[in-house]
Amino acid sequence: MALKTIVLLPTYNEKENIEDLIRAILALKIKNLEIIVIDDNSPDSTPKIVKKLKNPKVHLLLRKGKRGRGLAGIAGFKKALEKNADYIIEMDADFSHKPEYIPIMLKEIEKYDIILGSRLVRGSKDDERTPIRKLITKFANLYIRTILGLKIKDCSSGFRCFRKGVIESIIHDLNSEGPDIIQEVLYKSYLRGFKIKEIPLEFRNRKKGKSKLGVIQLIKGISIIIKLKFMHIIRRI
Ligand SMILES: Nc1nc2c(ncn2[C@@H]2O[C@H](COP(=O)(O)OP(=O)(O)OP(=O)(O)O)[C@@H](O)[C@H]2O)c(=O)[nH]1
Ligand SMILES: [Mg+2]
Repeated sequence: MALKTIVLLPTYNEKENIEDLIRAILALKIKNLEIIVIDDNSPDSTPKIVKKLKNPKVHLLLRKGKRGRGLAGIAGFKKALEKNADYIIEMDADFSHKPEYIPIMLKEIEKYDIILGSRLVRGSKDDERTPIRKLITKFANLYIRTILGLKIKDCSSGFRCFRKGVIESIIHDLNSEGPDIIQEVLYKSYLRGFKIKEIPLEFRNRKKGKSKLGVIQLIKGISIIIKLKFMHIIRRI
């Protein structure tokens, strides 16, 4: 039996994307792969669309409490461990992350603990985003790398593949409610010494639906990086 892969798709109002994305992932015909959509009770029809698929490989984790990319991510990780995943992949549900990279990640993960789809290594492509969005990504990464001391180029990419041991090791130590979960997971894995490989990604702009990332979340993200570093220093004292 092939090792089990679970793809986590956090969604909030992704009715234009979710069905096509699920079909594109399943069309890869990867053995022993399941999908968990973690939806925060989207007021559009996202959860209904997932339910209607009635595919035994596709699960819906409907969250009705507080909304948040981080809370959804943590719930997804827990569910994937419960379902005995060997590899856990997380990706955005807006087609920014091409499913075609999944087989590449699964090949590479044989030699590493985390494979990270990167917009900032040689060979990656990021032609569709506006220059200002690209600049924000570059500055954000410079800031994150400097404060946290990470050797990773793209610390804000949400397209990653983990060995289950990585998630088991950090799951009880995750607190981020919002999009900063991306950096928290990366930092805490890095501190535990897991081997991380960045692979080049052709990043695409969201084609349909609206972004959930606003200026407030961006500003919050800046302070959270300092908090992560501070908490690490405190623990060591
Ligand atoms: N469950 C859940 N998913 C969320 C939440 N916020 C965002 N997401 C999902 O997380 C993924 C990333 O969010 P995006 O809105 O694409 O954020 P972004 O990639 O920074 O911005 P754009 O690509 O420009 O839209 C998408 O699949 C969203 O649907 C949330 O509060 N709860
Ligand atoms: Mg997106």
